[in-house]
Amino acid sequence: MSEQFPDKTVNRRKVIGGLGLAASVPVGAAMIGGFRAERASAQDGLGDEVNEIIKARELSPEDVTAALETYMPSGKMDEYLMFTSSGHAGQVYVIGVPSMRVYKTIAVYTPEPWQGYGYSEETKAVLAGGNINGKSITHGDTHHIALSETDGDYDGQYCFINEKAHGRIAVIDLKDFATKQIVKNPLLVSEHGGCFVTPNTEYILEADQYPTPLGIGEYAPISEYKEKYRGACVLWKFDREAGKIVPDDSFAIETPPYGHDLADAGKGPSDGWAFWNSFNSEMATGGNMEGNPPLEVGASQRDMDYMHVVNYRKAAELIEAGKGDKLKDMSFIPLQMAIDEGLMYLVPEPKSPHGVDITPDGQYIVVSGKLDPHVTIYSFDKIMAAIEKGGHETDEFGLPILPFEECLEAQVELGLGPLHTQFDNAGYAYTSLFLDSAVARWKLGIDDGKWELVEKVPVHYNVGHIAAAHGDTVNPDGNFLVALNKWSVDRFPPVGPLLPQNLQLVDIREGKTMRPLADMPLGFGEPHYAQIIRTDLIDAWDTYPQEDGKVGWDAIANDWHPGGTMIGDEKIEVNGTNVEVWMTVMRSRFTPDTIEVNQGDEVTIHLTNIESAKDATHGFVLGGQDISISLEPGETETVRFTADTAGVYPYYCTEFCSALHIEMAGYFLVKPNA
Ligand code: RUQ
Ligand code: CUA
Repeated sequence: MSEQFPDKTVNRRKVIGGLGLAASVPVGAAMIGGFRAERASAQDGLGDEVNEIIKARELSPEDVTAALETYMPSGKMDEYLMFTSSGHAGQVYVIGVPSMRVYKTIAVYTPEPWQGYGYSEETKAVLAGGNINGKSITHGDTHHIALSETDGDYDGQYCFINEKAHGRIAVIDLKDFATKQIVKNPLLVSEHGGCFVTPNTEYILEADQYPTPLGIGEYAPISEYKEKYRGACVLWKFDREAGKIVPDDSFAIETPPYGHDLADAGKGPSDGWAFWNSFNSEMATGGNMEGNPPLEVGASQRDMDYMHVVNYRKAAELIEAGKGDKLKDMSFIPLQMAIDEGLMYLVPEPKSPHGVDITPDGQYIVVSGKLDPHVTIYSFDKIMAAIEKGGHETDEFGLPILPFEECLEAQVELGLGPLHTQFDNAGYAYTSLFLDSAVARWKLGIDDGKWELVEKVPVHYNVGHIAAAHGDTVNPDGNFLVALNKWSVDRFPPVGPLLPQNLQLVDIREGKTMRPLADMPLGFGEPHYAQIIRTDLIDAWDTYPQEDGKVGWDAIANDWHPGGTMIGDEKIEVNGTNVEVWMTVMRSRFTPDTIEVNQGDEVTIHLTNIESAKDATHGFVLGGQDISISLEPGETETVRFTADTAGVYPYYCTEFCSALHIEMAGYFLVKPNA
């Protein structure tokens, strides 16, 4: 436990020890008595009060210890932060662990008025990065969070999030927890196998989910699926200094039209390689109205699909050497070149695989087949040996297929519907079991060759992803795991037919039986993957940078804003029908507080929050113009609009910033045309 729990930690553990944390301890008065004795010596009288509450609320000893494990007194900090996707809410949520409180939503693919995201010129430009043929898209389907890594462990600098519906990736800077860039994949209409970062965040992995003719707007009839439809494994280059993805240095590798699912980047011995699952190697195309089997039936005929094993480092060298093509402006390695150069191999994997996860040592690859009760563990060394040996069979596109048995290390039967695997620091792996509604803990046989199921804990219900602290890095923390459950059914008060997701905190500390500690209903999105990082790795800014004589930071450009305005430098410039305003914002006034324009004028306002106090945020809304922005201390943003409707429009501050917050207002007057 870090310094987040100063010497109180000792007390906390002692109290819990006195209570008998292990689930095997019987429920009974003896324990509560033990609790009373322990606490009574520390604080007289507390024992009785606590016991009254326990009785009145009919709490079991497990309830009481779980409450003590997760309760966060005011002002104390969570040891971990969980970053989770929000599904089709298009955002990212930041949640404290173990308290399971939401600290922030980060607007990513969809406008969000509290953060003023999508209303200022700066943030509109970020959203426009995700336009499709010039068309703005105001929603997104976020699935997989990827925190940036250094040497295979989270470094707390950036967070990436994919967007399944349109094939997009976004970059969030953890200096200010704001979205800085959205890139649209020019080849993929939709995607799923992203984001996963390489161990030093040089590349961000992405792949199609559903094959199409590659390129937005390309057409081929579905009857030409095998000939014309393709997938692609994509490596987006990330420039850490600039905090941006560099599309010109990114590339794609063509694949057969197998649907691609999750991915993971190799590390340690497997560094330089990437692994993608696939499904529908049957290449079924549905057509259930024409008497064909429905897509999901057609796509589940064969016993095996294919893991794609990709030498991305070698591919990057080829691209750098000027080999490879361009497709829709993206560097592109055609399938035949990938075969000839030995960039891609297939390894059979059981029925409809979903998650692929690399062990912390980088030596083993764990695959879950949704329709197979086992996890399948491959050895990277064995895969390399099989490649070396050569003489492989191929699929009908000519890609070499490595023999399953030669690559296999072990299979462990866990239960029904295994999906995703995480790791801890004690040699265990954890796999979600969707159909069982459970999380399995199983032992890695790295040292002794014994790969075996240890125990399962029920979760409520239909668990998708799971996230353990640093649980997909080279250096897992253990302690806590969160099950991201899709259904909550009977766990919460009725709120109509659309129910919240249930995020469930699970204790996975070494030497203890796994048990759920807390339920967290989440009523604003459908989280998929999450990652949990130690809070002390986050080094976020308190305010935007300010220097003597300089204020006004552009959060998107990550530089001084040309419209930044100091006190005394406020002005209104009129140039024909263009009106430009340089405004300062502070407790409790806007300067200027009166702006008069003529109907039809083009209006630009640069607003600078000149405050240096932490948390002294001001908002700005201007009714009738669809403008709501948020100005954090030291920030400048620009709004631009046409004053097309005559009238008098008060503007005001939307953050309750001071005693005179209500008075923080002004008038925007639009004189009618004669
Ligand atoms: S997956 S349906 Cu992450 Cu299990 Cu997207
Ligand atoms: Cu500024 Cu309210």
